[in-house]
Amino acid sequence: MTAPSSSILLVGESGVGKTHYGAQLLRRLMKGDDLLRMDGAATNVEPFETALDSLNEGRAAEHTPTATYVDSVWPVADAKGRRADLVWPDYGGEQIKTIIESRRVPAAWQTRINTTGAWLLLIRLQQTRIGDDIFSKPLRDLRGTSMKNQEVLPSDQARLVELLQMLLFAGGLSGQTNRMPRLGVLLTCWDEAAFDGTPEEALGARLPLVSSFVRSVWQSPLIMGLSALERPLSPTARDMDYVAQGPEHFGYVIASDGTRSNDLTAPIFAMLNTFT
Ligand SMILES: Nc1nc2c(ncn2[C@@H]2O[C@H](COP(=O)(O)OP(=O)(O)OP(=O)(O)O)[C@@H](O)[C@H]2O)c(=O)[nH]1
Ligand SMILES: [Mg+2]
Repeated sequence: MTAPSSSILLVGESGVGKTHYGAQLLRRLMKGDDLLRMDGAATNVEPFETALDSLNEGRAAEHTPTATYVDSVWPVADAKGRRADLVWPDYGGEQIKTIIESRRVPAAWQTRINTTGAWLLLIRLQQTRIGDDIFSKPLRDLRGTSMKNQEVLPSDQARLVELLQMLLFAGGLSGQTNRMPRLGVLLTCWDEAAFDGTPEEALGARLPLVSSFVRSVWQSPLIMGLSALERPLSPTARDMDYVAQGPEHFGYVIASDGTRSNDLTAPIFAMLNTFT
């Protein structure tokens, strides 16, 4: 019997940490100590292998070229022997930016939206700009200032909500509460955030609009924190401590209830239908 294919629509703009998470996840799956382990031969692992080589040298990997889109297929199994083929992509995050800015969903992305039962949105909180509003910039401060020639950009919160709405619309899911894909929000680079509360609280505090939207559309979205690397790495200078201990000893996940674990496969385990 062949394993069911479990494709996850991984959605993340450039620089959120898709490639580093993919590489660390692949390593953990191969090591086999976590909730999920590799159970067969993985295909198309080249983009992650390059990143793994950099991490082995204690360096951060390169940005993924914009046009790249590679689906890597990883046969995974859990402790009870349940199996699934996890389709894990790596791509240049500008593709997401282009979708938002052009308000067009390319055909390849349309197919991905239609064929995935779980969406995992990666957000790096430190990378999001918080726009001024009436509280941070009261109207009286605007008196006398000229608004001419000022470029008006939508806030990052509005862009993320727009993106989710576009995905829902493209999938014919707007208002279809019974056919909703599972939604996971992974707050990446958690080590940078220095936030004590739960990931849900962090999302609510930093991106309240996104948090409200997600909770109003999905009944039980999974909101977790992730630090794939556990500390910042430079693409040039080597972190010799990283090399000595080995990258597999770094990285952690913050579960929805705020507890920390070293199991980087936990968010995927929770997202895959097959295992729940
Ligand atoms: N501090 C910290 N930095 C991280 C972590 N994960 C990734 N980074 C850094 O974040 C940057 C972006 O990570 P990538 O994995 O390349 O991001 P990406 O989403 O693949 O970006 P594109 O390839 O441009 O789409 C890199 O400089 C990494 O070193 C983490 O867990 N903690
Ligand atoms: Mg990348």
